[in-house]
Amino acid sequence: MNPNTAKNTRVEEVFDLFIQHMKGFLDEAQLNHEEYTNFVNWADRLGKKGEIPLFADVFLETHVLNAMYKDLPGTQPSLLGPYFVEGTPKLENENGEPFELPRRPNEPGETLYFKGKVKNVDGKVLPNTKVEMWHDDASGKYSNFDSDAPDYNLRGHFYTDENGEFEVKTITPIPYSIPVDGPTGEFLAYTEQHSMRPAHLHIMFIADGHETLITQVFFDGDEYLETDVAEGVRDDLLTKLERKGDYNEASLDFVMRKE
Ligand code: MBD
Ligand code: FE
Repeated sequence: MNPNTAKNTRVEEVFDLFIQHMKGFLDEAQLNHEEYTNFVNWADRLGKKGEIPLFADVFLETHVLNAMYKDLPGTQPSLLGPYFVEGTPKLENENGEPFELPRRPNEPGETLYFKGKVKNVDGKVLPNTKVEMWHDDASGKYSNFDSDAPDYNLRGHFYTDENGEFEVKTITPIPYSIPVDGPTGEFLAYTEQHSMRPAHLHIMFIADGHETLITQVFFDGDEYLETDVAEGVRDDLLTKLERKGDYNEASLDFVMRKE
């Protein structure tokens, strides 16, 4: 078939819907020409500042997740977000010691030991599952993006043991403010929303024969759980952060869906 005449019906369907709703939105909003120009200029700045992924992941991605996963069994996915990077270091551990996410000498923050157990929806434990983790530092920055830290700081991957379990040592993430100095921040100011996400660990699980699980872990009592600007919190992603002397401990079980 000639690829130029073959229709990609899914793209056509989605694009038609998009245009239809945009036109409906404009008919309802009754923008005047100045408002329209302001909107186009704002969208142009958003793109030029590289904030389209940020804006999309903060305001839109949660709706994609809801459409895909609401009411399915297994751990609820959460936002991938704009700060995932490929190529993180593979972490090794010795005789059952925790893995350690790379951190700077004297990395600020409270030590965190995070334990997890990975099963599937049939209750089978999943050994040798790839676990990819990343999170912000004690100044609320992600390495490889808005931070002075070396690339891959507080990022890494490792594999679950024969019981589907893992333990990782890192620092405790803190609530995160999305950048407010650009067009996304302008939008927040106009709509009178704060810019905060509750503290979270990003975590991705990859196991043969299973749907990749991209999710996040949140902590009970965080002041931004209810008002997360990106609406990423799901009930089964909450755990307790327990203070033990000079470190924190937390744990959560994860349930993967079969392919
Ligand atoms: C983040 O850290 C994040 O996880 C998401 C989803 C959006 C913006 C910043
Ligand atoms: Fe994040």
